[in-house]
Amino acid sequence: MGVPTVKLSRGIHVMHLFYRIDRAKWNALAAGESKQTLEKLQRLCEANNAPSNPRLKTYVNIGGKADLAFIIYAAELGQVSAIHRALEACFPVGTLQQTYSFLSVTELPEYVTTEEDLIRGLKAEGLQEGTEAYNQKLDLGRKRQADYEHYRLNPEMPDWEIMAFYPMSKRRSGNDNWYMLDFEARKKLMLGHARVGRKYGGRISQLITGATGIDDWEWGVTLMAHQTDALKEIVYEMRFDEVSARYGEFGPFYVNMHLEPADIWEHLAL
Ligand code: 76R
Repeated sequence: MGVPTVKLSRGIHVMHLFYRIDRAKWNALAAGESKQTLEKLQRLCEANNAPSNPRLKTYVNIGGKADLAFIIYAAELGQVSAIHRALEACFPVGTLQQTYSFLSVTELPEYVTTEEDLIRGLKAEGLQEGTEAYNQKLDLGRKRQADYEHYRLNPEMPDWEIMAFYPMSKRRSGNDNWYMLDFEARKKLMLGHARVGRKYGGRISQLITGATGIDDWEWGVTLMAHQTDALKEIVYEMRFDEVSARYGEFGPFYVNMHLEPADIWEHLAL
């Protein structure tokens, strides 16, 4: 029968994985096993190194919630699963213990810019329908939106020094129930959120993946950064934004450094 092909109607699967290394088992490995593990992992990363997917990226966790962290990007569910299992199979039996995992999918924001939004924007700029300037700007706007949607669904995340991950949900309690707000209210709030986010262009590159009905939280937040303070500043500033202040609920935070496998071996003295 084999593994069924399970594609999304649009977008790709993303899996975050965190593992601790059992040092007692690792130290008892036969000579050469560590090197063989590294070589297997390198080959797996090389085989899954497309700009968007399939892609396997390697990290070390800082702080001790895990030793190793990985992100798998793959179009198909069976492919995510195959890379996940192949990754674990690189390591000698018993040396890896999973400490956390999160499965999610890329998505278009519900509050995406529509053709009407574009047109309203052009009119607000004083452009007249049918003029050359209007048509040029409309085409540019459409192209920008198409590019934006393409990369939201097929992200090409940069290999910056830091990868931070945390899961989050929108609150559903008493008067603070995100899901009881009407669409326009949510769209307005999310525009405020995006305005804060955009201030961090160049310092933070974000990937928001949806997990409602798939994992224990509603979204995975992946933030690439060059500096730790950029993470602290963006998350702090967003806490004052109504979307996070009233409606944000957060899971555990994982701060990780991007390292290629050979550098991981050296850094962790494997
Ligand atoms: O996709 C976009 O860039 C458009 C605007 C946008 C949306 C729709 C956007 C911008 N976000 C969107 C959706 Mn976001 N984001 C978070 C967090 O710590 C916290 O308080 C929250 C965690 C951060 C740090 C962050 C950063 N965002 C979402 C959603 C889905 C909500 C829904 O659909 O209801 C969540 C859960 C979420 C959470 N956001 C940005 C950023 C940044 C940096 C931006 C600007 C990106 C850019 O313009 O390049």
